[in-house]
Amino acid sequence: MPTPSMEDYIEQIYLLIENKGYARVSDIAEALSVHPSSVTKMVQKLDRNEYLIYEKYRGLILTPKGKKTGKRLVYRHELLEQFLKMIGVAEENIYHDVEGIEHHLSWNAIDRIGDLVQYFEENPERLEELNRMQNKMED
Ligand SMILES: [Mn+2]
Repeated sequence: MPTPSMEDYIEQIYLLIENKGYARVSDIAEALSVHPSSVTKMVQKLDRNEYLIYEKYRGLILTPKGKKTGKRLVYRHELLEQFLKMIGVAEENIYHDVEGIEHHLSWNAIDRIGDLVQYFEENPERLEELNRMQNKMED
C-alpha cells in the first residue's frame, strides 16, 4: 500500500500525463509545491515500488500498476469533491478539505460515499430537500 505522500505523487503524475502527455520532475515539483530534489527522491522510491519507470534525462512512465493506482486516486479525489459540493460545503474549502481527508478513508468508506452520491444523482428531489433544510437552518 502506498503511503499518503506516495499517493499524492502518483495522483499528480497520473494527472500530468493525462493532461500533458508527460510528467517532468519540474512539473511535479510545481504541482505539489515541493523542491525538485524531493521529487527525484520520491520518483526513485516509486520506481523501486514498481509504480513507474524513471530514467534520468529521459523522464518517467507509469507501469500498469502505477496507472491503475493513479486512476483510482484521481477517481477518489473527484468523488470526494463531488460529495462535499453536493452536501453544501463552500467552494473555497473543497480542494483543501479533500486533500486533507482523501488518504485517511478506507476504500469501504469511499464506496459507501459513492453510493450516496449516486443516490442523490438518481433522486435530485432528496438533494433539494437537504438544501432547503440547510437554508432554513441558516435563517
Ligand atoms: Mn488529491
